[in-house]
Amino acid sequence: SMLNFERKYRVRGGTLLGGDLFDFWVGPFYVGFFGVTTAFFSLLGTLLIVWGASQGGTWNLWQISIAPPDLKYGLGLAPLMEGGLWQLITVCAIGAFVSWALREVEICRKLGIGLHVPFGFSVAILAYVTLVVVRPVLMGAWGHGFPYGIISHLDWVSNTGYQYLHFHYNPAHMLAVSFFFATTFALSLHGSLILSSTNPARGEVVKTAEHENTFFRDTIGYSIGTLGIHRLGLFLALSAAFWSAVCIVISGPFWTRGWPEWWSWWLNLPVWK
Ligand code: BCL
Ligand code: UQ2
Repeated sequence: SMLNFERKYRVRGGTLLGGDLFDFWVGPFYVGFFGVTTAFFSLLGTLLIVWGASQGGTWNLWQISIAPPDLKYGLGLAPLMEGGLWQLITVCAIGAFVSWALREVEICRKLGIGLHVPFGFSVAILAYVTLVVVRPVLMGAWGHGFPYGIISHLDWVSNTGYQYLHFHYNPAHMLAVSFFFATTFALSLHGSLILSSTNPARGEVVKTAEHENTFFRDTIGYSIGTLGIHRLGLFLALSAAFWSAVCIVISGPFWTRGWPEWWSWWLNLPVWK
């Protein structure tokens, strides 16, 4: 279960909280204080979801849904079966996501590597927290959060989108979508380039970064480099999640009309007059 070189990286310390108390492994998994809190929140959250599902009148996986409180409860606590459960599950979800990120930080510190992975995950957490905390708080009711269910969250996205008439006209949504597409494009270029140089024709030797650079210089006159492509990939992916958070937090708190109408600033530029 442990490769022999792993032993030398299983070092003490680097913990943020709890000192030596939780500084141990269970099988291949590092535990730590935040491993314990991750387990606690995800277990409790999952149990609450399963219990909520049992009270929801359907076991059809697609239809199970746990809804946020009615808007009339504002930013207060709602009764358990009227959105209170959603509120508890949201607390557990955030507790679990943040614990997981901090456990990643502890592992990075042990290994003496950068904090890029927990940083990246934090941007995904930011997008989630924007949806279920920041925007609902700015709009004055937990009821603006999205319901926890497969079909129901899709319905929420559709309804919320059409509330602004045509969400494709949201400029931050445009950026987010473009960054998502650029991310998949960059990763497909990178994945295929690496596989092509590590899978040469039968009898040929595996190729190196020089060949990778040359392929792109020959085809498009430019290579971003082996380190560069990873920097670009991280930038594109972080930007996708960041602009997603922006596109939804401005819908309501900043702009309440249709997004197509927002573009009237362009039509009203004095140059056209
Ligand atoms: Mg839109 C949002 C793309 C059409 C209305 N839309 C988004 C963005 C994304 C997107 C940019 C969602 C990604 C995101 O937030 O990631 N939309 C998109 C595209 C089209 C599109 C590509 C298209 O037409 C081709 N959208 C439309 C149409 C509208 C519309 C026009 C509906 C009619 N769109 C909306 C609305 C919203 C979006 C409304 C949003 O609210 C949403 C958005 O921006 O949200 C921020 C961020 C990532 C996350 C939130 C995930 C967080 C993950 C957490 C931290 C960890 C989870 C762990 C997990 C539970 C563990 C599981 C256990 C394991 C399995 C073991
Ligand atoms: C590259 C390079 C890699 C790569 C890739 C490129 C040797 C192994 C994919 C090519 C990438 C370019 C030209 C950037 C494309 C830009 C966008 C926005 C998608 O040069 O160096 O290293 O994997």
